[in-house]
Amino acid sequence: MADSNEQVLDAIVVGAGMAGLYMTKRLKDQGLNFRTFEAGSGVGGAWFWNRYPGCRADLPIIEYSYSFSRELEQEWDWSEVMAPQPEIERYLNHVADRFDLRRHIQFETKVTDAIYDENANRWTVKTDRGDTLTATYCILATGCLNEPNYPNFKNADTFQGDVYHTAKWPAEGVDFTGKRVAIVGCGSSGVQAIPEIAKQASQLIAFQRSPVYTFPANNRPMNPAFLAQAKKDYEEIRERQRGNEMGIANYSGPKKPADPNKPAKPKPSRKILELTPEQRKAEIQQFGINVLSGYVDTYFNPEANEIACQLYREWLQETLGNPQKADALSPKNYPLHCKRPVIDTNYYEAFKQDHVAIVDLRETSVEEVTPKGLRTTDAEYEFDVLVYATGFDAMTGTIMRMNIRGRDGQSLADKWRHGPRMYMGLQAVGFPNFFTVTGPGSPSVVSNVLHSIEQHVEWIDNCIAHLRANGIKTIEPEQAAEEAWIEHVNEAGKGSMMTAPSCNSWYLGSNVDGKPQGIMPYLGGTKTYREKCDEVVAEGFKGFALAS
Ligand code: N01
Repeated sequence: MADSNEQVLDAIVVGAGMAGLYMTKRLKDQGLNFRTFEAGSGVGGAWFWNRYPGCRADLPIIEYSYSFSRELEQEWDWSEVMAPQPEIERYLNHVADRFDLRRHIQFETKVTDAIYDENANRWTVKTDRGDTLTATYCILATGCLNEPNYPNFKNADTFQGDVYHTAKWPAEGVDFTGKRVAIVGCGSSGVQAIPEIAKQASQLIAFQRSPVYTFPANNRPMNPAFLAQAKKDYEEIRERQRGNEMGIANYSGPKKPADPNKPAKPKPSRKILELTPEQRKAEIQQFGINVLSGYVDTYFNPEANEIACQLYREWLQETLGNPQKADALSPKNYPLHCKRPVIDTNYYEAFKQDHVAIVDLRETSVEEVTPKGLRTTDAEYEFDVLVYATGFDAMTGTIMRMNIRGRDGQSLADKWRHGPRMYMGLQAVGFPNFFTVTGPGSPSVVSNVLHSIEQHVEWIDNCIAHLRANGIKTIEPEQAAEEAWIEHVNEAGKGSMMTAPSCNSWYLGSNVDGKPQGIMPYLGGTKTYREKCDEVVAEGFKGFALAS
């Protein structure tokens, strides 16, 4: 029996980032009585919190944008090929207004608890603002990269200067002019932030544990003619995205008929092992360093991969013209494609400047934070501002911190204590009518994530519509299906550089002290995954138990 202060709803959505916004739209269109909770004061999720200088998309924005509305595709104009964070945030605000979503969203409210009542078949959800609501369906759209990861440095709170984390950047921005700045972490966020901070700071020291393989983004202003053509071709672009295992069409304009009078444009080889050492160098010269990330054999063949890594290091030595810095910035002990690809704008250029230094934490380690800076085993560094670009407790961090309890009071955090356990990244045994958008075990972050988000949101929305239309009270995975899927996810990861013994990454949980290790996203590809999801439905929700 609901108490009189409780609000009784059909569904609750947690998060109003890219996933939560689209989920909100779909539930609104379905006519459900629901509410979306968002911790931030605005929409956008990752694009709301990660406002650090240099933050931008790492995929062409015409592909990293919603596909669900032809009108939206036509009316929004992008200014750059890889749009910057403020523009993406504006776009998501436009989406919220355009589809009248705000009135369903309660901002500045964190969901703390979601408890399943088996007798009533309802989820009781509580927030940090004192709300208590019950709903039939509980949908987490909390994002894969949400919970900031902080290093476990001794005396971390003694530093007397300003401290920031790239994943929780102040809305008003930070003025680094004339400041001595230290940044810890050189992953995607650090690589984007360093060149921008270096423009203002009087001194910038990057404390780096793992150097990255990073490739030029080749970002540029959007050509209006290209954008106009892309708008015409959107249907084909989306079709090609659906047919690609990463959700990427690689659209470069309409295919022109070959001109018999012009020689065909040269293309790089597909496999590095098919080239002689001279040909490999010649391809780097001709096509740029990005060519290394395109050789298909580097993804699965360790020998091919090591050749590419060696060529990368040689290229870096030549590019930087500073042997010490190049050595410190050279990735050495792990393969290319182990971590998420990093792309950059002027990353190495930044280190060519005298006021930008690198501290190689493979050679020295951090002993403690001091009131004035940081002490390593080699030296003490003083600075005014400390920036953590140390990433996220990815995929599970936010979910594990919520009090989620399913049948018999079982806690999800306890179920996942040795690693996340889900069927298809959509649902977990023991948690009926509880869904995650791009949960662990789905392709999510190893694809064009917005493409994966849309596929998941549509699957969940259609599933709820089916349950309601057919008087089905609950949906929950079968134990055998969940176990088989986990095995399949592990199998799909085998042989990939992402699971190589020398690889540490947030995909594996190895960036966070004490976190269980194992491949969290599904590496089988988004096209394959979509087909499997469709097959599940076509076969009467195979692997799920439906109860009337
Ligand atoms: O985080 P990361 P991120 N002491 O985990 C280091 C997406 N994204 O925020 O590699 C010292 O990649 C850590 O070292 P190591 C994208 O999917 C997208 O940069 O763990 N260093 C690493 O160098 C990306 O993959 C964009 O050894 C420590 C860095 O901090 C994901 O977000 C932009 C440390 C963290 O790198 C995460 O990227 C930005 C410690 N104790 C992010 N702990 C786009 O372009 C960690 N580090 C769209």
